[in-house]
Amino acid sequence: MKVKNCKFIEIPPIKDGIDGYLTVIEDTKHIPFEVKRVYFINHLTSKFALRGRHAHRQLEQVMYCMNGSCTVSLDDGYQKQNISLNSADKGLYIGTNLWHTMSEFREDCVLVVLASDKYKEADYIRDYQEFLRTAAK
Ligand code: T46
Repeated sequence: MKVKNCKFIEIPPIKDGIDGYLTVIEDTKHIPFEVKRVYFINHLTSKFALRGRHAHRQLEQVMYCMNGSCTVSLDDGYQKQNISLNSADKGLYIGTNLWHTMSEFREDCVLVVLASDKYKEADYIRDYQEFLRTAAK
């Protein structure tokens, strides 16, 4: 990865032949933190949909694109990288102080996010200049 504080987390499915695939995600075994919150994003009917555009101070997350696809744009304050998420088996870990923006959603995209803490607005850095100052520290 070109940017800091992120990595792919791959979880191979258990393939049950004609009965389909079963995929198990256990926190602390597969996910590098205790999962305290799960949320999902779907109904992405506009091609102009944009989500994220912020960084988190303490929160860690892993996102899986369960269906469809989207682009995740990452920025650690020094390097930028675009990642295409299009597989239910390959999650993206997003650590602290990483500016992330999700776009180019396919209409059938379902993004499932596992988070290390409950929702806390105070954890968000929503101002890009503040993010750059934090990243420089
Ligand atoms: C990320 C992407 C994929 C809550 O009340 N509880 C929650 O757990 C969350 C995540 C949001 N909200 C409320 C707060 C805002 O009024 O929902 C509204 C939109 O939240 P947010 O700006 O966080 O939405 P996204 O989709 O831009 O970003 C979220 C995550 O924050 C972000 O880290 O990766 O989903």
